[in-house]
Amino acid sequence: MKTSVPNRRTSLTQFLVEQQRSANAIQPELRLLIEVVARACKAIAVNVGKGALAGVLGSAGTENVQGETQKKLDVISNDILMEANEWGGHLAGMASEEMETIHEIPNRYPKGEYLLLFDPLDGSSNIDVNVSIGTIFSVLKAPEAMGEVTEKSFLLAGTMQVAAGYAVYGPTTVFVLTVGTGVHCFTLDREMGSWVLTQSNMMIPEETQEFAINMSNMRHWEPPVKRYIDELLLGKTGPRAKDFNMRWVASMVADVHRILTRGGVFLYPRDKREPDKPGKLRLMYEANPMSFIVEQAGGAATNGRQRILDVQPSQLHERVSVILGSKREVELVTRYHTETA
Ligand code: AHM
Ligand code: MG
Repeated sequence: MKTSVPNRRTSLTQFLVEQQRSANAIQPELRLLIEVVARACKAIAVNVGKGALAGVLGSAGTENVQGETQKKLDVISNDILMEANEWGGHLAGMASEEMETIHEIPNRYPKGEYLLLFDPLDGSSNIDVNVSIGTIFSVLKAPEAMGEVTEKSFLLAGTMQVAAGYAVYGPTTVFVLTVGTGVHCFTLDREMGSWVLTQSNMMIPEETQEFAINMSNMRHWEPPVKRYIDELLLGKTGPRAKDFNMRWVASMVADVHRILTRGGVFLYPRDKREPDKPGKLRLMYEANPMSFIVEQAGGAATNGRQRILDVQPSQLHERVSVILGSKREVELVTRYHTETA
């Protein structure tokens, strides 16, 4: 009797082993690191999924280093990622949007050569209203001959990332990853508890008719951004000669995931509200990993003046203006900035 073999599925573990073997794209320690992060994202997904049933919604009653009120899930997610990654021997240190200073690996554990940075729960304002949220992470290789890990050890440009990814806790839970060989999406099989490869080599279309920006900040924008959005809003009768649609989830993970799936451009530009802050989003935890992913998917990412991955950070919690997504649109906004300058 013939038995039917279920369709062969590629798990995250298998994918990573293949990346190590055939593409030689990752070292065994990096493979372990990514698996541990992905496992932590599963644990975060379980907590997110329980919501009010587990009492994880609402404010934690504390503030992070940037003066933002922390939600319970911000703190829970941070703890999950910290605990999961501390003991494996693959890290030299960690840094998080939710922690003021870097976290060194305690002496009781062996130390590795990688630095892990994360935004444990991105889209915090959406937690209590049951809208997609996520986790973003970035992996750097610690500089050789690095002695003690300090904040300075983390201040490397985004081009130095060896891996980056994000999870979206939405209708389905997905884990999107790059190790520099394209962008690959895994969907969480909730019954099996495993990540299954569901899309290889995601590519962002060069052209788009969709943009994402928080329009309520319009009066604060700088002229190049105002000019760009004004032109999009004129639609078919304007200089772009086509109608544009707008989407803004207010969770960067969800907005970027939509752009990876069907194209678009995302902007969180610097504005005049706080002139000394170059934007809202954080370079090391949000902009760099997302820019690495977007570039790997054929898109582009700039701060209006320069490629984000080339920005040399001077502070761990540094903020940056972000314009990313379909290449043509990013190039156009960037050109408007250069012309104005
Ligand atoms: P968070 O990391 O504290 O959640 O903040 C980052 C989020 C992004 O996910 C999103 O693009 C942006 O903040 C939304 O900002 P706004 O509420 O100003 O629209
Ligand atoms: Mg965030």
